[in-house]
Amino acid sequence: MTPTITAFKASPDRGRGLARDMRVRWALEEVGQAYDVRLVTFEQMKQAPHLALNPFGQIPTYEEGDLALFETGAIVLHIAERHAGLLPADANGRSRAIMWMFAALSTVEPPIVEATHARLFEGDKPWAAQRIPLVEDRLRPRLAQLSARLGDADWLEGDFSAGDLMMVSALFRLGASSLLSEHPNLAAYVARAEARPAYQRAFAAQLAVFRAAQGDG
Ligand code: GTB
Repeated sequence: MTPTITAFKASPDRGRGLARDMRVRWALEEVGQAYDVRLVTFEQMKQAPHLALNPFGQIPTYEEGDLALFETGAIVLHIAERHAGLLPADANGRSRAIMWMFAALSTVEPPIVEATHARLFEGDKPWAAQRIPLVEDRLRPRLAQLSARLGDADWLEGDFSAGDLMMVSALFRLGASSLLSEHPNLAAYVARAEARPAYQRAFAAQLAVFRAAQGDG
């Protein structure tokens, strides 16, 4: 059965892959599962039909037959559990890959979101000059710790897994920021993931939404 995901009809990032449907598209591409996309406006996301899928009124959602999911961690784990390619075959390896998914979502992504929001959305506030160094100093140790663990390995635990997919999806938000380039192995890790054909297809698909909207306009 072909799943349907939701994505922004008009993504504020102009198709640069920052909206979280990107990680779901990427997971689906990695496992070779075709999918449909239903584009929603910000207004539609807050209305009853979408709230029935995601009570927080956010994208992405995932529908497959009787199953409706929200939260990218749950969606990517669902995809990884039902298809080969994103979780190791052995039980301990699977647990370690899932551990890295949680680490990405609950330990690494929050300080990244805080730091990027401080610059993007609060950069013009009178207190920004004090806040930005504070939030960036909270993020630096996390990146240093991750960099130390990755070392010169290609991926976090053996082969590429859903753990890497989620971790790179969090790091990706830093863009070309010096916070990432302070750790050449992390910058190379992100570049290695972005070079994967599945990532490229997912990126092109969400960029095509923005380009089509431009054409419409
Ligand atoms: N924890 C949830 C998950 O992982 O699924 C978070 C989902 C989420 O944050 N969704 C955002 C959303 O729907 C879109 S991705 N926001 C609308 C709302 O809350 O009303 C976050 C995002 C949006 C836009 C950019 N951008 O344009 O740069 C980057 C990231």
